[in-house]
Amino acid sequence: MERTFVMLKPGVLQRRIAGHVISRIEQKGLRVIAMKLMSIDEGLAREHYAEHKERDFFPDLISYITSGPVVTMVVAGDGAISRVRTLAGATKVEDARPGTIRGDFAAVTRQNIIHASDSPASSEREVALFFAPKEIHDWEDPNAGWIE
Ligand code: 3AN
Repeated sequence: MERTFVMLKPGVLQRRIAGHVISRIEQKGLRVIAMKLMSIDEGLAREHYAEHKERDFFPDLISYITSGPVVTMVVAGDGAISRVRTLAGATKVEDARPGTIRGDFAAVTRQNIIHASDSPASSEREVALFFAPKEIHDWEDPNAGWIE
């Protein structure tokens, strides 16, 4: 069973669309096994996005992600990493197709609504960065055979 780290960026709460975005993940049959509202400080933001530290958009990305509370989650399911990436849609808003979270809700690439781990290694690193093991509550669904 795969796990992936998901973050709804500050604009999601500001626009009151958190429920819509979380619904898409649930409707796909994935399981939310950890979730919290939190503010990210600059150090955590820099660590999370370390791979982008040389990019010209990095300072803007850090200031955006620390500008208000975010919703962080651990989402589980078979193929959860690629399934959530598919739900999220393309990074660049001009490429994000209608029906995806970014395609439907994001207008600015730097503020593209959602972060989702892009590989098992990223997922492991990011889950550990944002969640203590005791904050993750795995649960079983007796109907799993129908949806996973
Ligand atoms: P993704 O979030 O789809 O995995 P990454 O890891 O390439 O994409 O980028 C991380 C974040 O950096 C994006 N979610 C977006 O907020 C921002 N970003 C990526 N590319 C650009 C860009 N060309 N211009 C502005 N912001 C960008």
